[in-house]
Amino acid sequence: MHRLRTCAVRLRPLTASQAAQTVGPQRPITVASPGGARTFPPIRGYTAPVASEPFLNGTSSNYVEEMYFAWMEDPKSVHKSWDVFFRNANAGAPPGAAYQSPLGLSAAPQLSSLVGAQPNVEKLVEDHLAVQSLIRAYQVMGHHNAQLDPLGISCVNFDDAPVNSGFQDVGFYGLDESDLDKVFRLPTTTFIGGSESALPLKEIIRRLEMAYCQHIGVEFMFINDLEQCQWIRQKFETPGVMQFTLEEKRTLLARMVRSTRFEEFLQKKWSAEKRFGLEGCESLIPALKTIIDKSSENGVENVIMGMPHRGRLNVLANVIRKELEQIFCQFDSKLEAADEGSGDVKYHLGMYHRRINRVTDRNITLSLMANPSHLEAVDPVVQGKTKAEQFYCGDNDGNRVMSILLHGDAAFAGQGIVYETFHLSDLPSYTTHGTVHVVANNQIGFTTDPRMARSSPYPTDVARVVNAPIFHVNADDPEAVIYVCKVAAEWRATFHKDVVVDLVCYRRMGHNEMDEPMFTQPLMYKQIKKQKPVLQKYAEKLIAEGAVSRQEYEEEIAKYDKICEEAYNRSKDEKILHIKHWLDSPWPGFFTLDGQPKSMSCPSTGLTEENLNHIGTVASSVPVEDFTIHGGLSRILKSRAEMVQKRTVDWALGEYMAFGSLLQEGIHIRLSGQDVERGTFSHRHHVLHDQNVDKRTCIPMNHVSPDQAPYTVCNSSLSEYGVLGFELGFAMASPNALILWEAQFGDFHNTAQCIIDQFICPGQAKWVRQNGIVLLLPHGMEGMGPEHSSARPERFLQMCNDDPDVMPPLTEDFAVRQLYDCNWIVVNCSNPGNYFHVLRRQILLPYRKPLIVFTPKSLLRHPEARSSFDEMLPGTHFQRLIPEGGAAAERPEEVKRLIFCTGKVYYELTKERRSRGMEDVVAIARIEQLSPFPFDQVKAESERFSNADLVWCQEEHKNQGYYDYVKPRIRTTIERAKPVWYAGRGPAAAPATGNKKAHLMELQRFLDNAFGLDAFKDQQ
Ligand SMILES: Cc1ncc(C[n+]2csc(CCOP(=O)(O)OP(=O)(O)O)c2C)c(N)n1
Ligand SMILES: [Mg+2]
Repeated sequence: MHRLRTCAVRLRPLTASQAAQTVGPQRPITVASPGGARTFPPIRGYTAPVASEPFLNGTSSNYVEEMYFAWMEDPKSVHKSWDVFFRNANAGAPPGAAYQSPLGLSAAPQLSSLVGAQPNVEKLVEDHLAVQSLIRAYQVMGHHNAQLDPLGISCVNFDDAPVNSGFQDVGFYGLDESDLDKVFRLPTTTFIGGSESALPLKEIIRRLEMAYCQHIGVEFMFINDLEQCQWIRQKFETPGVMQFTLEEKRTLLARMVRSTRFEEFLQKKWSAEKRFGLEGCESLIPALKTIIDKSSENGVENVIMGMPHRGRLNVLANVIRKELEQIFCQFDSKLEAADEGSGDVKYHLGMYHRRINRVTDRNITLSLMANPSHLEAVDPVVQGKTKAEQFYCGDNDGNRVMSILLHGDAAFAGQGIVYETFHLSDLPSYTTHGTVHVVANNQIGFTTDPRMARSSPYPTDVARVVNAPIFHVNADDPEAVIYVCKVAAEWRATFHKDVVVDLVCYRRMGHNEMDEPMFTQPLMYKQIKKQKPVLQKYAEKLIAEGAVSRQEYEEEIAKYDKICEEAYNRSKDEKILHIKHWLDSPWPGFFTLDGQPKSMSCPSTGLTEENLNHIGTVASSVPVEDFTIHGGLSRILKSRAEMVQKRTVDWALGEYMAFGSLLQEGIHIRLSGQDVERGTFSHRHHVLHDQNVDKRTCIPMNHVSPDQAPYTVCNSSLSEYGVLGFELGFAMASPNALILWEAQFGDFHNTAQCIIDQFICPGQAKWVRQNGIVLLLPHGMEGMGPEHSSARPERFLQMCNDDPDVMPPLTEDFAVRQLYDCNWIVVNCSNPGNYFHVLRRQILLPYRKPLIVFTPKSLLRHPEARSSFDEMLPGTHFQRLIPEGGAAAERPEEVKRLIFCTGKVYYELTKERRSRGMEDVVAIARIEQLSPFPFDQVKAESERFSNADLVWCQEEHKNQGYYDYVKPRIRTTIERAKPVWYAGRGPAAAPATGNKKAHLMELQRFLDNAFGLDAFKDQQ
């Protein structure tokens, strides 16, 4: 905030040392003003003690500043007494001597009317201060007195809120009736004067009432930026600012007609269908259209929207302009689904449409993201998608791509994800440079009214955390709605920050069209029944004004009704329902014209020795000059260089090889999550920090080759729900990018469960859109207690769609086809080479699927968990199953036991096998790709060791981990010919014990079972 040091402070007595400090040159002061920024020289000579100035005290400082600025511009513009005072003060008058009683001064003629017969300057200053306080009170609290509720019942009872605390009462400020006709000079922090700099108090109040207490309530004085506050004041205070041309009024009426008649048409045709209509908030449609028109005028070409159920079909029809017949045929229950997948209800589907904006004549692409029922969950997804679109078109400031988020009042106040999303809004790697939020505030959520639904005065208070201005508006006044929407769009274009439009409206029907609202809100609904529809009110207003004739209005209605009727007739010809027509993120060129993958194969994911060497060298070096890295990091880089020399990789280097090579191939990579730049386990170090220069960093991954794609690695805010949603959205924008989200520890993913359950797992089935996001979830039972141990593989596996009981046909392209058919891929790699391959495969596959990777913690540094370059050369692939390759494989018929396992426990098993000398009798196979299940390779492995009994070994508890998923699938593979024994921890409520000793005992117990050839005798 550019708040000036107050005069009062300057007027405080100075100590000798302070006085000495003030001697140096003082900087000029810049203040925003209506005509642009004004610069003033520093105030000189205000060293008089305040006590010496009879009329000044600390609270008068603002007023004195105002006077001073005005005097600097034009000494005649202030009262003579001020003129004398400032002259004296600037001339260095000693304390107390600058002031002269006005009695001895002859007042300037033009100012005599200002103070009238009032000779008392003390009173004059007090009154001016009082007026200034009054103006400020309107700016701060005026919204509490605005007439925002169309129902006029304001069903919220905010007894505790500091509303209406008499701020409009002039007596509160020490003024009285007799002051109303006096003229007061206006401070620079108001624009109510227009071209006038002084007004009678009565007029000041009238104009403040007009600006702040009509149908618009502006909440902005918490914003700690003077320029932004001035901007808003100007937009709402300037007299006559809310003028509309005839053309604008007629367009608005036409939009209201469409919005209203669309719902009426649906109600008439499908009165028994849920559609979550917009009745009571019809002005939402012109509101959105205005935001889009205005943004298009400001250069925006692409608008990405997210919204809940309320009025969604109307938005699709009248904002995005989805063909009406496509919407209407969604109501036809007899239509056959043409697409694979389960589909979704009509008020969840997304949409993408490119068209000409009729107002600006410019191209605009509008998309509405598909979303689940889970309110507000789509918010971060929209932001991520918006960020990606901005990134891929080089729109660094959000001038061409923007997002609009719609909210219900109850959800906006209640859902924490709203807060998490707001906190992304200003972070460099997550900002979308301002989102316009529109709240359809119908003052109810299902059957719960705000008194029971939130503790804040408004549903929008959450937006205050990011200093977003909030424009409350009575939705029954369409012109006021349009005005705030214009201002909101301009705000976004000017400051690139979030803004909220709170459309205070009502819900004419129940929660849905089948619902009876009188059960729970009888009084509210009695009022609603009496409420004249907003279209009717507005049409009457325009007819009365002569802006439109009744006949024209009726023709407009008839015209739209006809459009609906014709579309309805066409919709009856539709026989098949295509969810593909409801795609929100098409990937042009990635699929064949009929939406199929271009091939059903995956090339080798290996790299040449030369390339491995090259990327390894980048990973071990500091590619910029004069850059001092930490000594510990030098050692890490040195050991990387040694590994490269020995042709091996550890986990971090394997990841480097995958990322570096994909970047070379033009694939953008974005790795986001908490502390990912260094890596939670201090193994990654993708961002180097100069130890001597603040904020000087270097990302070697961006130095792999000159024409590489960019690498984004970003530490996120401490949010999972918000950030995972964001990355999922980012991954939607393009198939040619590898987008990874890493959890700090795998168990934290459950705070983002909604994104996983509603979007990632079923997204393709519901909305026919693919997504290649990668989740990196550190997982492993390492005696660290119940938290941080388990990434809950059982949950991911339980949601896999491959059938446990059916052996799939083992065709030649089995592996790729199986991946194509699955809803997501779940892997647990036991070595860095395989991790490298699976990351590369994610992009080299001809389609996209989410990839869940359980990643290691202790294995990051395990000396055996390394891979040779040989496993990463051209011709090599990701191994879905790593078969036994040791002594047991030499005479497989003599092997007594085949242990299947996955992940880190493999190293515990091999260690135990070595120590027991059982290498030739026990074979161990690692299932690296858990889902889709490698039926073919499990079959081959169990046939190879045909005399062995089968054990599934895991370090997780029996009711957790992988057992419930793998057991039926192994049994199906072997046609249930043998049992599959379990070696692992017993069932438990918590993922792990908090006691290290108990942890080790459990480990030993299950290893004893795994290698005790008689361990399962009793169970036979
Ligand atoms: C996370 C979540 N919890 C509960 C619900 C069930 N639900 C659907 S609509 C609704 C009320 C929403 O109220 P509001 O946000 O004010 O929107 P409105 O329906 O009034 O437009 C509720 C509780 C939901 N969809 N999502
Ligand atoms: Mg509501």
